[in-house]
Amino acid sequence: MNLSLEGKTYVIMGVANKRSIAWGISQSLSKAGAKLIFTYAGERMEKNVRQLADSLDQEETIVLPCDITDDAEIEKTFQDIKDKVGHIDGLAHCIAFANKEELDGDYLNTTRDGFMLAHSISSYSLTAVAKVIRDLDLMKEGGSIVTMTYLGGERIVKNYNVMGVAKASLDASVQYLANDLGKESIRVNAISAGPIRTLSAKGIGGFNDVLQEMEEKAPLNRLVTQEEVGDTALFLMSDLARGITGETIHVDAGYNKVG
Ligand code: KAL
Repeated sequence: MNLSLEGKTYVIMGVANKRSIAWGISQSLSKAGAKLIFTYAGERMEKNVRQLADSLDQEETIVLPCDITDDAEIEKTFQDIKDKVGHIDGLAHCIAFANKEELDGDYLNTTRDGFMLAHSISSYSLTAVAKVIRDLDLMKEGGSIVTMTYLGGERIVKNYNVMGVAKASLDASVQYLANDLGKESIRVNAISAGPIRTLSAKGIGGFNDVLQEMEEKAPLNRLVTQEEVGDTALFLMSDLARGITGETIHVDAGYNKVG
């Protein structure tokens, strides 16, 4: 058993730019010899994702659109993946969205539409993709599904609001999906990353305060990087993690244990 992913194929959903956690994961998996397939949301992202994918040491670059609010499109994308590669060994789901105006002030002001949107994109999408993978028998040799969560789903984090409620739903989904897919040797886990300056975090009120508090209070007294999250994803994708499912691993310099 080792960390090599030579001969294995993974789908990465959610690369936006080089600061993306999904990109950190891509680099770790690619260095370990994995073949990667990327999906992106919306034409705006396509160029970036293609450029980044091309910069990796991959034999072939597969980049496909996937709007995860559209079940028919999810099915089409994963059927395309099946046609191209036959089967996959893992999936990194790094997708979240909430309306910016609802990531500030009182959670109480969340609208029904904003609530549904945040949950549809940030939580249900994992279940939708997992179901398509199972229905298409895409992980026929077993596999590892990894999603990204955040502490704000376990406890109150200022301004995280409806995203916190969506992450709590995502965390519960990880457990139920792990139970459903265990019989097919598919493991489902989450990584709870500390705050990282990604495009998602850009322009969100109070983010600098969260970074500062993390550096002051986390046992390691520092922030974490995309690379550190990527290496944890690599571990979860590898056979070394074969006994782990339904779990959340915090990659946050120990911050969640404080306070
Ligand atoms: C407590 C933290 C500070 C920030 C509070 C809320 C963060 C919410 C994350 C959420 C995913 C951000 C958005 O949906 C932003 C969106 O409304 C506008 N941005 C975009 O559309 C950009 C262009 C695209 C690329 O972004 C997305 N998401 O599609 C939380 C911090 C400390 C940790 C974070 C940032 C956690 C997290 O969930 O990302």
